[in-house]
Amino acid sequence: MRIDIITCLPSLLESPFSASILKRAIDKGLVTVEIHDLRAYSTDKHKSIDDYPFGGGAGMVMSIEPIDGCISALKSQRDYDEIIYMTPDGERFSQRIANELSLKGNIIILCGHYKGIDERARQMFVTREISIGDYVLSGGELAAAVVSDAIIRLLPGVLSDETSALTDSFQDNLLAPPVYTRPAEYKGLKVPEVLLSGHEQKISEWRFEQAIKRTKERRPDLLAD
Ligand code: 6GU
Repeated sequence: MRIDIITCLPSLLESPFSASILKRAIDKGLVTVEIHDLRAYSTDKHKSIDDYPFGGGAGMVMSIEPIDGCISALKSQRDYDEIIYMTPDGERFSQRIANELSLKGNIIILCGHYKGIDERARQMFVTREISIGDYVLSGGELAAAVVSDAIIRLLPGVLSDETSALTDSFQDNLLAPPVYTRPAEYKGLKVPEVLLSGHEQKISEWRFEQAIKRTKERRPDLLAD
């Protein structure tokens, strides 16, 4: 899989891909992630990428020319399955969407800033708009990192069998059950007996029951789905 991320703040996207699981996935060649600095595609001598909104009002709007320049350059090199614009008015991101996107070949993620991008750039290029929740971030970069992380960890070979994404919260509309590690007793708090029993079937039943209990208590909306 290949993810091209277009941003006017490339430094914000360095660290998420430089550590742990995402770094390993990139090093193993399971995914290619390229960060593109929108400013490099600015068409004026001041390297500007935004301008005042027509009709007035606060904030700046990201101009269509650099966005066109960058996306057109990428599209001339390969076909893209999806061009995603990160925006608080997009579709709310979920595990279902992460699963779906993990099956794509090449995707572009465009990060918005200021008051957003010129509406015509959305019309011309964007195939999908995603928000990561009902709150406003100062830009789409952190949201793009969230979406990329959720996608990349699902790619075959990224997680080992033990950490398989199949046992994640949400994968079956259930929250994950509680987990414990050594010591078996800490300051009087004991690990549930069944987990020490070695009885695989009982352990798996217990985990399922706990997942249901936890989901009922914390996220009954998931069970309703
Ligand atoms: Cl994708 N962008 C911004 N700026 N804020 C957000 C968001 C995205 N998702 C939730 N809030």
